[in-house]
Amino acid sequence: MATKKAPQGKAAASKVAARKSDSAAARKPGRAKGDPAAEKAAGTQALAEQFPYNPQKASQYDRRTQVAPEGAHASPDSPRVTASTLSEDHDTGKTGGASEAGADPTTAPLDRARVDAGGQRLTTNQGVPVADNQHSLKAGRRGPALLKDFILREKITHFDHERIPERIVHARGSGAHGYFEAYESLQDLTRAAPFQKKGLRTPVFVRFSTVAGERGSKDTARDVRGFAIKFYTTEGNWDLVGNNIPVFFIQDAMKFPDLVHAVKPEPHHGMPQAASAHDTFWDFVSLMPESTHMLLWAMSDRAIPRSYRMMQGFGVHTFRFVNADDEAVLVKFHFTPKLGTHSHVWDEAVKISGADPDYHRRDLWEAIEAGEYPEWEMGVQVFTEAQAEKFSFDVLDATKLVPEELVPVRPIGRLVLNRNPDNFFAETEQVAFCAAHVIPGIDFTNDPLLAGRIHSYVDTQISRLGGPNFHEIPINAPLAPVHNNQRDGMHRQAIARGAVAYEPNSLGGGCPFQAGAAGFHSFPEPVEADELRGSPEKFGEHFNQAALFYASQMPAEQAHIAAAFRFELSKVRFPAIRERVLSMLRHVAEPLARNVADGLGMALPDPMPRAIAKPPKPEVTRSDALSLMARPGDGSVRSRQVAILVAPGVDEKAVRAIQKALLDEGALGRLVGPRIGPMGTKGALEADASIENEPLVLFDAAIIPDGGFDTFTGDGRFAEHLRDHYRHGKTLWAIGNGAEVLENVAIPVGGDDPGVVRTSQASPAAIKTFVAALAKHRHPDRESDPPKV
Ligand code: HDE
Repeated sequence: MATKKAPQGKAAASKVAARKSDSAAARKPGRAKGDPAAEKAAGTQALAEQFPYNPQKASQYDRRTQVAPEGAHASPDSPRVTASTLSEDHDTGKTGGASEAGADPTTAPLDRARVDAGGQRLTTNQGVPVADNQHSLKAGRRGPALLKDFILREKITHFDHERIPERIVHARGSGAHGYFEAYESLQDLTRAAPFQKKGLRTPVFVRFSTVAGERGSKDTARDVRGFAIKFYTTEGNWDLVGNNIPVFFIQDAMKFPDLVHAVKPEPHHGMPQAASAHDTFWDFVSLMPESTHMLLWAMSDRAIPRSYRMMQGFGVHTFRFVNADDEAVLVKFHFTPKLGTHSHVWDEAVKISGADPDYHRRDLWEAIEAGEYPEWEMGVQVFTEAQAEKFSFDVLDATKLVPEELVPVRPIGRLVLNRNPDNFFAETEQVAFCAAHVIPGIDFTNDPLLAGRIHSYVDTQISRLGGPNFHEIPINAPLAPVHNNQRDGMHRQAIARGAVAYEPNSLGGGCPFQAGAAGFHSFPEPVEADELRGSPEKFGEHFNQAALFYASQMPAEQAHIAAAFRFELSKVRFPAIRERVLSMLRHVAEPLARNVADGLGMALPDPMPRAIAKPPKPEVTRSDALSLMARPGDGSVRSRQVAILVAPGVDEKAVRAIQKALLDEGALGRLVGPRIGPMGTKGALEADASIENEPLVLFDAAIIPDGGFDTFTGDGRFAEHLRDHYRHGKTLWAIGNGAEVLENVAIPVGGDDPGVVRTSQASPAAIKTFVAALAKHRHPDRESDPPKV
């Protein structure tokens, strides 16, 4: 019988040894030398022998155990011991060589997955070169297409499945790569990897988004903006999935589906897109008075940012920092843009959404391409449980912030975005943020909104990204190696070696072993309570911080808030809902409630009854930090876009000098004419944009040079756009007879408005005056309600 034949050579000996029980070789390790199977068996036995019993067990039942001990583990003598197969070192070109101990190439930098087709021939997905990418396979030139055309079928089938479900919320977004750099070590507060050393840089991917709109919706909708950061740390991925507003509408995850159903397009007719100005939203929130504070933020200019680069970011919930001695403090995360916080005005946001629905996406992309890297300072508010207990509000309530007067923000580092993604789908669309992704040194609190989020994010990716292995998609994979006993599932990338996929084990040397105190262990918050559904009493105070926010706004900001409520509520069809909102606003500020009521032609109703009879008194009633004006930025005009109007008769030399002076300041001067192309005057004055394809609303300022009077007054579009520019509070500079162009459309020139600059020529001093006015971003003092111009 074949089995009784003497084995031939090394390979045959291995086969026999592998087929037989491994025990003989394992028992006599000395005889294993040179025999791969025997070596593997002996090595495995040697590993297993190091685990005579499970040393974990005692500690698992010991009340004194606070953090699990590190798992018992031993390393194999050779990588072969934990391999799946003896043939591992046969290199076919596809397989590569034998694996290295502990290797995990699925977590290496993204260049392992980046593909470049430059100079390459076209292939199928199986790598087969394609001869003809123009025609289907047919029987004859005019004949029927053939079913065996696997090339056409592969191409069409793949195309059929190009779309994946969009995010339930935050569907519309834009992302970029960059890094976080620590200013100093925070070891005293946290063992979180990014904060361990001054100057340490941690790679990040950041995605900004709107919330309510669908994937193709406009960027400048009135909405909260998502500000989600994935830190690829040495201890795994930490996702800080925050917003540009520090509070939220609701206090408990149980209400999130209701909130989202209320704000999304109404289910019967699918309208309105990316807007909260409709019945169902206001019906819901006016029955949920805890949303009042957030509504004030959402109706403020915060919800119509000028740029992703010019808005703050917040972690919203109270988190915990935990240091290496397992001492914890409470923490709130802040991000402040270097360029300052700047916003649109509503009419401008509406017009931009038509002129360029990708306004924020383009702005982010172009700034990074131009080397104007967006930057934020990361800060933390750190406080103790004892401090928190004394606050008039509950720090577990996501509808409340911690005023900076109570706990100042401590700067801890900078977040810089310096690289655009290579591929929108592979990176920005497939990135999966998750509020549950924390690392050692960061922990949760019992905020009931956060608890729901800890569940939701992984769950949603399973259907959005098609299975449980979305963490292996290159943009989601951590840089820290991943080793565990999870296996299989849709689209598995990692090729796990060996027979061991369980723990405890001795056959794999106990590996991967639990990390014990070196690993993530939850802060041991004591809990002893009855199971119930309910909120703490402080959660029942709903208006103090809404009033604080409103009182802390500048007059122009207050006017914008009132106008936003008027606009939104005027879109609500049922007076009972409008009335309910007014009854909420009476708890915020009487002038606000009156302004909104007047704007709706309604009488003021009684204030809504409070949820708790004796609300706690707030510590502060004004906090300057809550105004957008509190953060003007670094005072530069970097990355601002200026329209220089051009037309026949405009002097090229003057225009070029302005353009150069602006560029020296980091601002971009674009030439906007009645049409694109040469202006037909002597010289090479050529418009790179037209009043039609890039209307002035897309620019931060406009310059009306001397010499174009006939065009600028004869073409009604210039009049309309200049008037808008003025109304939106933007800077205008009239040179020479440019002033008459403005006067022609009733824009006051020569008054005391620093945002309307008038000079006879474009001298260096004049340019300086203009740049100073532009650096103010906006000139709200000229605003009136309703606008005069
Ligand atoms: Fe989210 N949220 N959320 N959220 N959220 C999602 O996750 C959810 C909440 C935030 O750019 C979803 O991958 C629940 C607060 C951002 O990809 C989903 C609750 C804050 C993003 C989800 C909240 C956020 C999301 C949809 C209440 C600010 C976009 C797709 C308990 C602190 C991330 C996805 C990106 C996305 C659930 C409330 C921020 C469905 C259940 C509060 C920035 O999982």
